[in-house]
Amino acid sequence: MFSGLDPAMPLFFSSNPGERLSKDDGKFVDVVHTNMFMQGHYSALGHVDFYMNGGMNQPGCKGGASAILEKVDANVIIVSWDLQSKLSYFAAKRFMPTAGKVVAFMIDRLCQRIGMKIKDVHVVGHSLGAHVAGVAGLYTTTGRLPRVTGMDPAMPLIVGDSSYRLDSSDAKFVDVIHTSIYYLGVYKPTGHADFYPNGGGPLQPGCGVEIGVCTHRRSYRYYIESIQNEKAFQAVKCNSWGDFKSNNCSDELAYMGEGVSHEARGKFYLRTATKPPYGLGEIAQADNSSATDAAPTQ
Ligand SMILES: [Ca+2]
Repeated sequence: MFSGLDPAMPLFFSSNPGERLSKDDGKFVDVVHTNMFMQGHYSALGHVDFYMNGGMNQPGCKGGASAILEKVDANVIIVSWDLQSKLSYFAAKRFMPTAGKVVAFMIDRLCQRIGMKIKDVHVVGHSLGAHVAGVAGLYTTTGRLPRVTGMDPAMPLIVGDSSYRLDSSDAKFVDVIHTSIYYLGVYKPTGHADFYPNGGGPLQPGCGVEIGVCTHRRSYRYYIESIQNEKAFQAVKCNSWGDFKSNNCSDELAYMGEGVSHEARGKFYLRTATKPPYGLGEIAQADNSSATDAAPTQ
């Protein structure tokens, strides 16, 4: 076994294995990158999830990774860009495309060097990290990513060119969870399937009076719970939150989060509880739940 801690970038990216740490240097080589890119290990790749933080060091990365690993035999790679993202939101936004391209580069490298299959890759990101995930999908050259998930993609300053914001062109299937559409998150549908728990905002139930941070972070809390219980968040396809509240929706259902059908298309609405477990299960039961009273009105 040989471990490398935070290898220097110029050597790490050398194409010559003799000039940098590589898997040829030991029977098992694991590498921990703390200042730029990834924590993870090179072995038995089968199913890979990348977790991006959204400009801050967030517990959602660790929680999501733990939830995945408790359930499946997977490799979870947490992408950290703390050096850049901790400076400011503006600095993080400027660096965001680069972070996405580095993730794409890494995905291609893992596929080419150690046989990772592109069909097994799922890239997940929160806030600005959702756009990093989108850029990663767009710039991966080995093949099209099967799935990218955006958890409350950041809205501020994210406009214009779709190359640098999450949209449905970034993977075969893009699902998005919107939780703070009037604060930090994007309101418009941005994926193939867009989920608006409790209407997507203004505040998620149980968050109280705040400026949107709790509400913004609910997106990954819901997602983590969906890993533990894929049927926790059943949603119904609907044109608007108003139509949902009036029971004026289609009869098309989909589960929000980990267990979503890749065939799901459109906008989906649901309610949640005010505290964990947030999922109300089947939509019919949710409509009869007392938790519905806690949902915000618009
Ligand atoms: Ca895009």
